[in-house]
Amino acid sequence: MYCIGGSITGRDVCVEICGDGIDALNYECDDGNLVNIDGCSQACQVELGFFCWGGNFAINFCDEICGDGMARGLDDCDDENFVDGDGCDANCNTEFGWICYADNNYLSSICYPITWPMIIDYFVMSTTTEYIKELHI
Ligand SMILES: [Ca+2]
Ligand SMILES: [Ca+2]
Ligand SMILES: [Ca+2]
Repeated sequence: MYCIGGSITGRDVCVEICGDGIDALNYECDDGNLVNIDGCSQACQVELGFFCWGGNFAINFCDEICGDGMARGLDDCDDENFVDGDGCDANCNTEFGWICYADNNYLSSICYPITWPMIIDYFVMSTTTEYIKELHI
């Protein structure tokens, strides 16, 4: 935001700048950058699937809405529920042993359990024994 003019009798005229990190309430948000898909767009509008707080002549902070079924990219995943144990936990983090993806960032995540690769630990062969010991990581 910058202000010009002004005198003893007249007020300054102030202009809000989008992207300077000062939300002077003319825009929906100002997160201090002109980057999209981080919650506050380059046009200083709150993006779909995000929420922002702060502002009021200070910077806005934005985060992705977890559980809305849109995997917008800030959270690991979003499978449109708050259920643990299905690959994407209640806080939209990918659970251990799962992989989640979405076809695009307006859709919900689809999660699959990872099939661990089999690593051969050692191979034993003798006249009486023959087996492979598997090591799972
Ligand atoms: Ca931004
Ligand atoms: Ca989301
Ligand atoms: Ca879930």
